[in-house]
Amino acid sequence: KELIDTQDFVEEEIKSDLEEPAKYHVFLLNDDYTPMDFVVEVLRQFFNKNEEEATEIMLTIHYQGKGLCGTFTAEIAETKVDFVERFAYEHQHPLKCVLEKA
Ligand code: TYC
Repeated sequence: KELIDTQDFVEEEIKSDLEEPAKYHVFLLNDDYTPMDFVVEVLRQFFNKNEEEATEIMLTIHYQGKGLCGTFTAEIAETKVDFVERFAYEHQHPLKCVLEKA
């Protein structure tokens, strides 16, 4: 009854290996307390942005409420969120980082 058809199983495995993994957008959120320089530093350190890109994203967040920092597979996106929030917490800033399925 519970026998798996080997051919079907192999085909399913090949198909799932060929599929692109789901991607997640990582956003930083605005708040009234985190210094602008700190946000720019986060974007440079954790999202590999240069000074100009980091400043542009920080200002987008400041004026529009949130800004896209990067798009990653689930594990990397979750790690970014954890690292950024830990870094902000250690520096006593309320900076929030969230992910959203792309
Ligand atoms: N709004 C903050 C300020 O005026 C700056 C800021 C930008 C904070 C982006 C968070 O994700 C953020 N100091």
